[in-house]
Amino acid sequence: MAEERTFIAIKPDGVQRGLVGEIIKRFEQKGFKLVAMKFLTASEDLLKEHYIDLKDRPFYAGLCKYMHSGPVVAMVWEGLNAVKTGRVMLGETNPADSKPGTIRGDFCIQVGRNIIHGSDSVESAKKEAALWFKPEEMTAYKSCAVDWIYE
Ligand code: DAT
Ligand code: MG
Repeated sequence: MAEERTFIAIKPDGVQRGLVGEIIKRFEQKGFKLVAMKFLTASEDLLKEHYIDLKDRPFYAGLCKYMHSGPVVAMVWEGLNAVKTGRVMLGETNPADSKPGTIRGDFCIQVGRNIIHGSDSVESAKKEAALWFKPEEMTAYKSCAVDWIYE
């Protein structure tokens, strides 16, 4: 159970606005374990696939264009309930509905510039991690803090 993984990406606006360190800090300080990370401008094909479930929504093309407009930080974080807790840390899809203390609640205003992506289920986390990372890019190591984070 502690090995649940979630795919998190800091979007181009989060990168441009200098929020990379702040966002990584929150996941680190929570106690989640970083297992994969890369910095890249994602191809349009990758982004279209990443958001394939939204292909019929009116904002799909604009979403893919925005995500392709600059580099992103793609990451996989691991820990107990990492998917659900990760979503709580992000806040709601629309920053206007996100509580202070959440990443979207603290750092952004509009849904189309909501600075961060997080998987919405364990199944989509698996799919997304496999889309963005090769198996050999996922690390395997024991965190020295594990016995101080879990009882
Ligand atoms: P989330 O990113 O919270 O999982 P989602 O998967 O429903 O939300 O949508 C993916 C992204 O698409 C979201 O982060 C921002 C954008 N988006 C969602 N709804 C939108 C809307 N009504 N108008 C513009 N962009 C939207
Ligand atoms: Mg989503």
